[in-house]
Amino acid sequence: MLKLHHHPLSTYSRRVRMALIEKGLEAELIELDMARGAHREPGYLALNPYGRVPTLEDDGLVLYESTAILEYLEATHPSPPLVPADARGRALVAMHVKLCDIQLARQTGIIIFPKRFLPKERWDQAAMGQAKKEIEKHLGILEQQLRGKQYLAADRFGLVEVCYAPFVEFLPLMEITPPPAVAGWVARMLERPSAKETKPPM
Ligand SMILES: N[C@@H](CCC(=O)N[C@@H](CS)C(=O)NCC(=O)O)C(=O)O
Repeated sequence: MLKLHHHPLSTYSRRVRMALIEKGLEAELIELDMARGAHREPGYLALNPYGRVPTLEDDGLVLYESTAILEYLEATHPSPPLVPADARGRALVAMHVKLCDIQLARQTGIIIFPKRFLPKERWDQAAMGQAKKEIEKHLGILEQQLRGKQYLAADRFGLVEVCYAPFVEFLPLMEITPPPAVAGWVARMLERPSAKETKPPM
């Protein structure tokens, strides 16, 4: 059986948990006590030397990096599909997934980690302000691409939304009001049962 090492507050782990639900896959969920530093203990580092979650185990294969895990699940369990069948559609998914990581996920981490886990006097306000600007710029670009569409790739829910959902969940905490087409898209992806079931305690 698949084994997923995760944490319920982890955005990147949530991507994988959503994909498992979307695909109807069973997995043993192993929650790491990260507050206690379980992700830095030798046993876990032997599995994932970066000491991060998620990590997936499948019959001797050990995979980390959420997007690599998602690609593996898609390749091994293609039905129901989370990516289109054609090369162009797949290339667009790859592009949007990468852009989610470099234009939104990284910046969201810069803002929400301190907001969720650190006292205000330890916040790096300058870095947080810069990250917020970068996110707003990215959402402005997505707004253009989403006009007249329900979803970013192939106009149906898929891997792109699985990657975005855990991060756009925090737009209110980041005090970012998305433009209208993005707001509709965000609402649609967060309504998904897989998103509701994995929603972290706020
Ligand atoms: N690029 C990685 C990022 C994973 C990541 O940063 N996970 C966070 C939790 S959301 C983590 O494990 N942080 C612990 C640490 O960096 O010490 C992925 O896509 O899986």
